[in-house]
Amino acid sequence: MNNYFSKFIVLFSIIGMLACTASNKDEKQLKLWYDKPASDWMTEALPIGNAYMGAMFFGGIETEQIQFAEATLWAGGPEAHPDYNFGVRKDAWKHLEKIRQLLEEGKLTEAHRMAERQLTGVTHKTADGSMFGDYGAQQTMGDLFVTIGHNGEPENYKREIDLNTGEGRVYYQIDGESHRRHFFGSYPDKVLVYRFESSTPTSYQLKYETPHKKVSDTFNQGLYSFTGEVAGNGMAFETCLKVQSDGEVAFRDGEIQISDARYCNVYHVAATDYLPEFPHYKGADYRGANKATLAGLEGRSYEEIREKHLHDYQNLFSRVQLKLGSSNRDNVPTDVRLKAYAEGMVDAAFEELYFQYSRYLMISGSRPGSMPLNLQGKWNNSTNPPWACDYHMNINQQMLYWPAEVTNLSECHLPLFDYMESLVEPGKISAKEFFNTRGWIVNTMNNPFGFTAPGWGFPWGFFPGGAAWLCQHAWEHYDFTRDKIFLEETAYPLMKEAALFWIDYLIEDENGQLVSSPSYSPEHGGISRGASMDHQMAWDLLNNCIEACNVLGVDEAFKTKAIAVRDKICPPAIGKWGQLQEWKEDVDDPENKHRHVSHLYALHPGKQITVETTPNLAEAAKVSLNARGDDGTGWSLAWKVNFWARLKDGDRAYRLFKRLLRPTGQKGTEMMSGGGSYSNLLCAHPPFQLDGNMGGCAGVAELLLQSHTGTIELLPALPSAWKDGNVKGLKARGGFEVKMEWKENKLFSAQISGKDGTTGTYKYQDTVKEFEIPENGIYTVIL
Ligand code: FUC
Repeated sequence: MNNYFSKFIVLFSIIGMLACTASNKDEKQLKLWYDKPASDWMTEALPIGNAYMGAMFFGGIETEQIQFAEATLWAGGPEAHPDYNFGVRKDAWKHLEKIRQLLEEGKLTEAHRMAERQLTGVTHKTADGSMFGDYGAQQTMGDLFVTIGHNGEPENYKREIDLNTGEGRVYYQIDGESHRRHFFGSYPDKVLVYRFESSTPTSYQLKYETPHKKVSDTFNQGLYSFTGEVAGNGMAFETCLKVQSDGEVAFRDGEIQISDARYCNVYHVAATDYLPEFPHYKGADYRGANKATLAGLEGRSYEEIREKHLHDYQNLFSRVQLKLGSSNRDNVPTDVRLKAYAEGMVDAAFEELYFQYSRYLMISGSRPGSMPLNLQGKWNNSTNPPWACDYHMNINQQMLYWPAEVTNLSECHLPLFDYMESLVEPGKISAKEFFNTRGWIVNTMNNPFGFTAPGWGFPWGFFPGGAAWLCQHAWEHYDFTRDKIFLEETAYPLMKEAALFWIDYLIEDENGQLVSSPSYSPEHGGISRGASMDHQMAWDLLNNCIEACNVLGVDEAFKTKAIAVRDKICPPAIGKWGQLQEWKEDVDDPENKHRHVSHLYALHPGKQITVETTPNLAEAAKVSLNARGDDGTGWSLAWKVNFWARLKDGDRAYRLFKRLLRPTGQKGTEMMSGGGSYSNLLCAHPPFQLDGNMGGCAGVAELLLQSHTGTIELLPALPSAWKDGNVKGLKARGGFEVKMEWKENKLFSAQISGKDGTTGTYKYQDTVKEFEIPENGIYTVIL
């Protein structure tokens, strides 16, 4: 450590301070930043991640707290109870006929009672008293506390996440000495990296705390290893901290103590013995995995490791650039900025920041080989988190991935398909035991141990349509990328198996139409012989299967059957007050404000209803949406942004988007029952759920570009507030990428790029034109 280095730190601090106070309107920082440490995990701490692990740092001055989770660490599953059976109630299907008969006779109460008893999943209480029994819950792995040996009042404090580099930072000065921390998650190196620097030799004490049972800990040549076990299921894990410093490093009293250090790098890895393999889900060589990860870091400097992270991260992040206007309050701390924005301050750069933050979270939380994002992404600090921090299939899991394709992060979508593949085997057992059908299903709540049965309460837990909805993602991944190998090897087998369930499950009603019986519009019944959402999902899945058969040139017989079933499904209907019916029966209550708006699935994310092809149904969807109102939980608001975008009402969508960016959970603002954003811009359901962030981001894209009808629609629902702007890198179905600029609310220029010779159609306002991508790969739109 030398003079040069300390000068560099001082210089950096000055630059940082200047950046805080500068009011250069055009400079785009893409930073969330704060002038004080976080005092609350959920609302203020800032997330980093390497897709396998998620961590939240607080930026405390005397003590830095870094809470972390590794996505496979779960309570519950086969090891938690000898009778764990993936939720399956054996032979439940034997009651199906009776329930259907009761429904046919209009005996809804009896049907509901019986369904509650027979068509629900089974869980068992566990000795550790976990709220979710052997269903389990995602687990925090613990916290790292780093105590820094300095005293005095900090000055020029700043805590931030820089979306351009995918790094968290903290800087401040004490007695004229600069202190700086640097945090990032590296996906290629599978490590979380924390660097502490100071312009004067400083001491640090690192302590790991965990709610889980300790099996052993060791310290050897700068490497701390802790092995532990989850109560109840004995899931084994190891987390290691490799410390590298110019100071002296020792291990005393259960703490890593570093003295006289100008820098200290901590490389943090973790793994568990979870294996995504039915039926045991156990047996990974987690210690071997950590050893290999650490060996990969051997002999490499901090700069080299950071370089690799930057290369990996920026390759994804920089694909999309967005400018929604010229107003910019980057020089204001994010919490203050959020409040001012909600009070009416125009701040286009803040909207861009919100959009790009979701992309940062997607890159940090979901990469090939990792578990998919869960309800909280990868950021959970509890052993008993809300809704088990699991995979919820009646909107949440799907919404988490809505921005993946359109915002050019297609590879981040892949963990979802791996997870879906892991659900097929247990999902087939659930289909057989509950409904005596072929195919695979999942219901509302899913864990990593093959729990594919309905939940243990009928009204919220019964949702066998989960697999159909997930399969839309597999199709869309193909449709955006046109990766035929993916379609053939991954998407189509998943889709076809899921379709078999519907082919067997739908029954003919008195009008000769196919209906879903029993069905339950998500969390919002009652029990019915035809929740519209089921019909729309089945339609969408069969429709996509038919297209897949055409593309692949396979399965004529299956295709013929799929066409026949699709065309006989009870279609969307308009009810007595002009609404889109939520059920086959015309019983919608115009006063109903429920957060789920499931019967509009056909409008978004489906494509059965569009303004152009089914204007009357689109109008009815509008009536329903108006009746439901503009309130809702975080994800509900985000879904409404997307609905209004599809209805081509940009201003209404924008109003909803602004509601998503209302401050909540801050001191001085009331905790609202409806959704909003915490100071750290994580979405408040409340509490924190990542789906709203992702749905909001997808909504912004949907306002600028749509392609679900097969036509590339340029600026289909541009809000009037976004008068001038540009976007680069959004993706359209068909394997296209789009660049646009608009001025005075009108498209000014656009380019569509893709593979030489590919053809397509684009639309802007009343102009519809066919195009062919020329040799240079870029087609310039003629206005
Ligand atoms: C669904 C929603 C709830 C919540 C939960 C995690 O069941 O109805 O609002 O988001 O998922």
